[in-house]
Amino acid sequence: MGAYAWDVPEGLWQVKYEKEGYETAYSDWLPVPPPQLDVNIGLISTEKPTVLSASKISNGVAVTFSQYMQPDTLKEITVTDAAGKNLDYELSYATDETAPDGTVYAKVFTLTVSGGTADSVTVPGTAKNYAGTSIDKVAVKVTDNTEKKTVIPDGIENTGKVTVEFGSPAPIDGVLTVLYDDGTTAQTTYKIGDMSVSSQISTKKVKSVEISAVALPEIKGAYITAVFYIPGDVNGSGEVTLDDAIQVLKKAMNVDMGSGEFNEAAADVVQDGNITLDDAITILKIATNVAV
Ligand SMILES: [Ca+2]
Ligand SMILES: [Ca+2]
Repeated sequence: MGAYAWDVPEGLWQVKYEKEGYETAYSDWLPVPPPQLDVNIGLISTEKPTVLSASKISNGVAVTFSQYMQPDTLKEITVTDAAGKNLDYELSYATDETAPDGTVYAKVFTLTVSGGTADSVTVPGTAKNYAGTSIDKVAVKVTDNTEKKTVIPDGIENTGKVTVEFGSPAPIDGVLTVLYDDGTTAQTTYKIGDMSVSSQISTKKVKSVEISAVALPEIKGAYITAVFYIPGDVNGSGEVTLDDAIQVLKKAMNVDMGSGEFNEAAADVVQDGNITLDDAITILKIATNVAV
C-alpha cells in the first residue's frame, strides 16, 4: 500500500485516504501531540470482482477471481460438460490468506469435478468479494492453461535437485516426466504447493525432466523442488555399493550410524515405508549385481 509521512501543528487531525477504484476512507480524529504513527486502514475496492480464468486441471477446473472472494458465496457455481449437463463438484481453496479479523478469503478455487469433463463454469450474481460486492453473473469457458518447462538437473546420476517456479501456490495437480536417454519415460504426479517432490528414478541415465503445471494469472511465487536419487544409494555417492547395504542394515537393526548422509527414501527399496532387513538384502543384491 505504500507509506506516508505527516508533520502537522498541534490540534485534532484526520487522515483521508483516496485511491482510484477504492472507496474514500477516513481515520479517526487524532490528537497531535502525541505523534500518531501507524495510522493505517484497509481500503475497500469499489470495483466488481470478475473471473480472470477457468483453467483445466487433471480432475476438474481452477477458477481465479480478480479479487478476494467470500468462499461461502461460491457454493451456487455451476459446472457443465460440453453437452450442457450439470456436473457435481467439490469446492476447495487455500485457507492461509485471512483478513485482520481472521476471516478467510481466496482468489483461486479448485472445483474437483465428477461424472464428466468440465467445459464451462457459471458464477452467479450471489458470489461476493471480501467487501460484499457482488459479481455480475458470468459463464466462462474452461481453457487449458498448462505450462510446461523442461529442465536438465545437475548431478542427475547421483542426487539432482530441480527448482521450478510456477504461477500458482494453489494445491493443483501437476505432472513430472523423467525422460531417459534410451527414449523411455517415467511419470510421477505431484501437487503444486507441496513444495517438495521426491522422485525415485531407475539407474538408467536421465536426459531431462519435464515439469508441467497449470499457470494461473495474478499469483506468483510458487515453486516445486524435485529431488532425484538412485534407489539404494543411501549415502549419495552416485552408485550402489556394499557400503550402502551395510548402512541400511545398521539402520534396520537400530545401530547408531553417526552423522553421515543417509537418504531414507533411497534406502526403502522394497517400498513399504519402513527400512528393514529386506531393504538391506535387496541393496546388497543390487551392489553385487545379483538379479533382484
Ligand atoms: Ca552409495
Ligand atoms: Ca522397505
